[in-house]
Amino acid sequence: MPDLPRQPPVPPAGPPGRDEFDGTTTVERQTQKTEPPRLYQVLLLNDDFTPMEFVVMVLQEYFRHDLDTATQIMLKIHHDGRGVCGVFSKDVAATKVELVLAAARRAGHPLQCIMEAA
Ligand code: TYC
Repeated sequence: MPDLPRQPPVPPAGPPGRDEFDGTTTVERQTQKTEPPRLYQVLLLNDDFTPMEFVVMVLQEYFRHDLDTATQIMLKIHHDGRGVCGVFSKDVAATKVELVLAAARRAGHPLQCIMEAA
């Protein structure tokens, strides 16, 4: 059998004090405080000038939606004023916003793309 990596013993749960586990005394116990990473929605906003086809292309190319889903999301934005393209970690959401805005400006469209904490 291959050698398994040696793991430190798991400390018993409970308040600081005499440990029955191995006879040692715990002076201070750290509780786990790490929060899971926050998630961010990337949204597109409606405007009167960006062609529907361009928005559908953005939803397919940058958010990997299929044609039907992309069309439904685009129509929701068109009717409601805004819609969610996807939910991502902070860095990925920020990159998507930058890429979408750059593509829209290159094509000469005023499309707005924003991120919001989910
Ligand atoms: N309202 C645009 C039009 O009628 C289409 C559109 C949809 C624009 C979604 C932006 O995020 C948007 N051409």
